[in-house]
Amino acid sequence: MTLKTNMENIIESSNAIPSLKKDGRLVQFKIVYWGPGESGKTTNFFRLREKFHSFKITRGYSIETSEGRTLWQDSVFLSFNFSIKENAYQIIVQIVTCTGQERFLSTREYVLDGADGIVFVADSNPKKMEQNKRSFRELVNFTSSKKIPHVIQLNKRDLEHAVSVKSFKTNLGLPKEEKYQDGTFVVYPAKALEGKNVMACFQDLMLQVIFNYFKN
Ligand SMILES: Nc1nc2c(ncn2[C@@H]2O[C@H](COP(=O)(O)OP(=O)(O)OP(=O)(O)O)[C@@H](O)[C@H]2O)c(=O)[nH]1
Ligand SMILES: [Mg+2]
Repeated sequence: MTLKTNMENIIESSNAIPSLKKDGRLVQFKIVYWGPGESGKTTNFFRLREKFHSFKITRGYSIETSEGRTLWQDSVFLSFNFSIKENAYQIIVQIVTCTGQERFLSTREYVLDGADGIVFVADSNPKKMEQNKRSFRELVNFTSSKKIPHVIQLNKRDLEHAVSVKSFKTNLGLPKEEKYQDGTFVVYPAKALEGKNVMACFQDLMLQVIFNYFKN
């Protein structure tokens, strides 16, 4: 296995944060994309990085195997200005993806550390249902004591024999309703390859994360 790691990008990324101008209040959030192998976490990451091109404060990096599987993580930092109750904030958001490869459990746990919000990316391929369930259980085990805001994305809706949303919910033990009381969807059907619902999923999670942070 060979590594396609661009060290220049990583060095640039890690140097960028301390040089930031810290006027006003600075808040930093970490959003983690989690899910089974090849469900589309890195594809979500690429679509977001394209959409938020002008908000990037680091170029971002992907550490992957020569087969395009995430070996360690993808990561990029974005910066937004945000006002709440007449106070201005600068919000730095780190978007990170885990590797879904089963054998790299310890790296996943490390990447998840300090997460303020999680997007669980599941695969619509019916053959991947067991992997979806295993990955979801693993995530619940890691986060059960912490109450971290999260959204569930059912990706690859374009697949011809895609599993139904209803059957997916039953398998994962999710509520049957379409939405929670706060208006967020129980499951976000997505086609990450075309970017469909990638932003909606991320934005709804960010609203929850921001609300969670400012509610106290
Ligand atoms: N048909 C279809 N394929 C998709 C979609 N999103 C991603 N893929 C494909 O699924 C494969 C895996 O995508 P990745 O984004 O690398 O998956 P990952 O979850 O990052 O995989 P690991 O890092 O190995 O865990 C690639 O061939 C993608 O092109 C989608 O919406 N529809
Ligand atoms: Mg990946």
